[in-house]
Amino acid sequence: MNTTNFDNTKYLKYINYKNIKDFNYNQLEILAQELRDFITEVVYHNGGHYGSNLGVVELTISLLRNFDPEQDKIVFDTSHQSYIYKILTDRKEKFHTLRTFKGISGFSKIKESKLDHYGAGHAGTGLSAALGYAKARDILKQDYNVVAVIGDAALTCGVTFEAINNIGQYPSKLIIVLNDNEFSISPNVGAFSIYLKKLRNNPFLVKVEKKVDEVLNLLPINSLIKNFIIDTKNWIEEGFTKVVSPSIVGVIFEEFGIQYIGPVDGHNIKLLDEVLLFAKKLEKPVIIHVLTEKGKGSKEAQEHQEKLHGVAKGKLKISNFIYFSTDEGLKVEKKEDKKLKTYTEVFGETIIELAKNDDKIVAITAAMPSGTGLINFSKLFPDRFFDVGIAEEHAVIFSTTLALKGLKPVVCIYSTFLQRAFDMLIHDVALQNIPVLFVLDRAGIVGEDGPTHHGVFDLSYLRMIPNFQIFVPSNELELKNILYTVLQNLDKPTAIRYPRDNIEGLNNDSKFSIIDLYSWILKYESSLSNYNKKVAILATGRLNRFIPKVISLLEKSNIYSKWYNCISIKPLDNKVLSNLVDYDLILTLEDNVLAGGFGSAVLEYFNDNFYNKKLNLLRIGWGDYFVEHGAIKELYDFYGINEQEIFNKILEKLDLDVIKIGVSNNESV
Ligand SMILES: Cc1ncc(C[n+]2csc(CCOP(=O)(O)OP(=O)(O)O)c2C)c(N)n1
Repeated sequence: MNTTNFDNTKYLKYINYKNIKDFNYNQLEILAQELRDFITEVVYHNGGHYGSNLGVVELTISLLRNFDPEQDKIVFDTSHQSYIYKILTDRKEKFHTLRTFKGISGFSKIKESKLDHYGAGHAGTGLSAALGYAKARDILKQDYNVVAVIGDAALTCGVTFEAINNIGQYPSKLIIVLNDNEFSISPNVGAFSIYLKKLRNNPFLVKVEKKVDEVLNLLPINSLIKNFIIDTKNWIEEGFTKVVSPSIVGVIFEEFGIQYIGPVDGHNIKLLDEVLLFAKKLEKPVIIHVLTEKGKGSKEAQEHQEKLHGVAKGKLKISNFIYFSTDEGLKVEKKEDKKLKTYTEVFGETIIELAKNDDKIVAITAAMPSGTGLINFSKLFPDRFFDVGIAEEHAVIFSTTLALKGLKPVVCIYSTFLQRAFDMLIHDVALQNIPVLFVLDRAGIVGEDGPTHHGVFDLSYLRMIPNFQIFVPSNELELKNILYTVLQNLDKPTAIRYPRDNIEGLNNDSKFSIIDLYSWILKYESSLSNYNKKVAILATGRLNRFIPKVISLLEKSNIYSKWYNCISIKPLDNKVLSNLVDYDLILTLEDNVLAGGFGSAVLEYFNDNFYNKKLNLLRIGWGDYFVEHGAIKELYDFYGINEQEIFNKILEKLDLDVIKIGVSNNESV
């Protein structure tokens, strides 16, 4: 990316966490604009979380003026909103590499910087991590502040409430900054968000937004007493609470022993400075309710909060940035390649078609109505749609009793986020053999969001659970017909997993058909009569794409091949497997970790059924490492999952001469 045109010569160039206190509020206002422009430029080129970061510019500036990231611990919940922090701490120069392979991560990462105090990507972990830091400080008799920055949507997570409960039990000096912008990715949901709205709209507090001093001045007290309030610990807690916490609405946090301050205008650095300085003096847990606007500074991001929560590379269209000088290209909005739909889109359309004819179908999402393709379903069938917030555990248990009453719950959760409900999948769904359909989007690597978001564990964590069946479509027709067939007779826990990707066409308007879910599909068989060796290729999902080229390379080397598209991971197609025993090599391919995945299942099958045969099995998938962030193709190439590498590995396993290119998939970064 070309950053040379970017005019950050005013303040951004000079300011960092060490000197940020030395600048005045006028200068900081200009810095805030420069930061917004910088983020816009980088997100335009690299994609990333846009609205969330534009909303916390002033808040992060103030945090770094009041806390020392070398000593204090600042924990960002989810951490998709940590861009400003990265820029102002120690990653300004590298920030243009955001989300690129080997570049800056889109989330906090302790491996990336000693100033990132906690890594995240999944929501709701902030308070627990912060309490651990606070308790460690107390036990070790150290002296530092702990600050947790959490979004309002984090309050839809069960784990956040577990932490709040625990903070009440083990109170400790701890500052929680509740960044309330009323949005999750979509508008925030749930009773708690309505409660926050009440706090937010308290008329008295609108005045407080202006200036804490002014509010103190409103009280019938003289300046001596005012100073006494500010300086005296015992009084300050009582006094400040009375001033800034609404008496109209009960403050729930206080019932948990957490002092409430707010609401506070999160775009007023001076006010934030005063409030943070005040909070720092308290020797107890305190929550500062900060009001921010998601997308602040960008007309587009404010108008399209949901769309511009996170954007893909080249998808940002910007018009109103003052310092934005790289306007070349900005006006050209790249047209999306509309020839191919995504898996998500096909799922979204199909589930509507099916629900029109089956009023038992209900859909559940955990804060991802758009991401999972359910947005149109939610509009067409509002009574059969549930957005439960960032509450994957609840979503799973909730679905079980819907199913027990005869409904057909379709629980749509990204592969990585369903990890959080692992116990519920076992204890609530599978143990009771309850028919729930899980639709796992973003299965396999997801690219730039990186290791917190890659969905590479689901085949392993689902396959081990009794009663579950698991299907992996590789094209549009398969996805439609698997959904149709499963939902005709949903009689056991079932999972369908697919990636964040375009889906192979086969776009026809044919009626749905019942398919044989458990038979693997023979895609190709060599017609070579004289061949060296015989290879069976068992491919799953999008990795089928690599196979035509691999087969053509194999045939050039006079190797016979038979290729199956394995749509059922559990159960395996034992009929096919039992006929492969005399092959020179059996190759499995999966967009999942090798440990416990599809290849392991095949290995177990042969071990259990043909233990006296010598089998040559090659498993291709992700090794014993976390896959880094980067473009999907780049990651496949780096870790050795591409046509040439698959071919080379086959030759190597067959003890034939190999020309090695790239790196082995055991190599980590
Ligand atoms: C466990 C989990 N489920 C879902 C997500 C997807 N997700 C990423 S950010 C986000 C919304 C976060 O909202 P909030 O915390 O209020 O922060 P904001 O972006 O509004 O500043 C969601 C649902 C996630 N990161 N983790």
